[in-house]
Amino acid sequence: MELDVIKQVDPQVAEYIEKELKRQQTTIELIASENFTSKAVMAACGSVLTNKYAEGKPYKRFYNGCDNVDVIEELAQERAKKLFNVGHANVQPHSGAQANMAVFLYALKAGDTIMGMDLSNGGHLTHGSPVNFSGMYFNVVSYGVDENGCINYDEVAKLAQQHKPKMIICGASNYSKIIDFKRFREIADSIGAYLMADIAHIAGLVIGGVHPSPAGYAHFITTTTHKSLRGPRGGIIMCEDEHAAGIDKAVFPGVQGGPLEHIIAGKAIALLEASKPEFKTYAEQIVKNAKALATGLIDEAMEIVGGCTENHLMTLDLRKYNKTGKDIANILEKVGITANKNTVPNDPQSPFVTSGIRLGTPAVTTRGFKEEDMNEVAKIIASAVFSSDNELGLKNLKERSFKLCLKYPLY
Ligand code: DSN
Repeated sequence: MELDVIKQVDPQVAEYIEKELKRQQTTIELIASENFTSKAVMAACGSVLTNKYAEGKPYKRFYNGCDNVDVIEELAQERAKKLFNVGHANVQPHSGAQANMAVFLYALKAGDTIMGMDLSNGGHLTHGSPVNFSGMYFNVVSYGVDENGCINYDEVAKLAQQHKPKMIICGASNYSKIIDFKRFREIADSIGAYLMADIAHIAGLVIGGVHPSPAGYAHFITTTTHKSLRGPRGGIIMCEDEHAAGIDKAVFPGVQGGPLEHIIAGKAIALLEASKPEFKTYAEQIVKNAKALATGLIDEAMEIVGGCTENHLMTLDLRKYNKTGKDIANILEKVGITANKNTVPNDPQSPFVTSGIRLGTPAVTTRGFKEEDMNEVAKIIASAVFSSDNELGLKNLKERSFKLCLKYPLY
């Protein structure tokens, strides 16, 4: 229906939206940060709310005509507060990066020391990478993972004592183990630092009760809404009441202008969906599927960073086979599997090449994949890695991927 409307105005854009729909329907999505949001969320994001300017907060706006968006934004805030058990939620950040930027603006001054996980060990750009604002305006101390792919909390505590950061950041983009928020808070308290938990990847797992919550431990919690939470693309910041006014000011007018009320409506709907019992089952299945995929890959003689997963993702370590992440990501695309190249700890390759492939299960779990399907996916991946120069073999693997997609229709 919407596509017909677009077709009449702009057939070129319509053609590629249609092709993208087909791509999503016919390939196995293993990018750990992607998901398939509901039609209701997408409808809200494509609604008349896109027409409205609403700078400010609900009921305290700089523009008139905000009665309806006030209620919608308040609904999103209240749902986020209840689901994550926090005192305050700002649902306006356009992305996770902007959520993090706003927390930095509120809690830090340029030149302050921050401590976060190193990007090549699984951290995020905004946790202190030198090519990001966080690495340009702050003095960065990074922690990594040990040979088992785990955070060494004693090492983090030692670094904290040594460098006395003003803020410690926990949370990651590529970490397959449970994060000990309590321990992080103890470390932060030992030096009087703020603790920021960036739960962009695991927000859905936290809501579903399959990962501990940072609530009560972190001074600031940031998240995206489109990963395991399965909402529209966007961000949220949560904190206790004492920081609420400062955080709100840091978002607007600090780092953003007008909020995207159509996206905020999508966030409200996604948060309502996440409050249902089915979402808990979904979160549990994400983890079961990830464990099944890891086991399946290990059974096929593949190596996983840290040897197992405790959440929704894992990284294939390709060093043993003399393959690069870049090559294997392209091979996987040929067989109908989408994943991204990723560095492994102490990667000898550059971030553009890498020795790893990150694999995640939130999106396929939304489609309905179960453990036995993940086992088949593991076999397809292993065969693709080991027979990457056999065109006929790759064609057969693509057919097997397609069969799985047909078993679980999307949209
Ligand atoms: N780009 C996201 C991811 O893939 O994890 C992080 O922002």
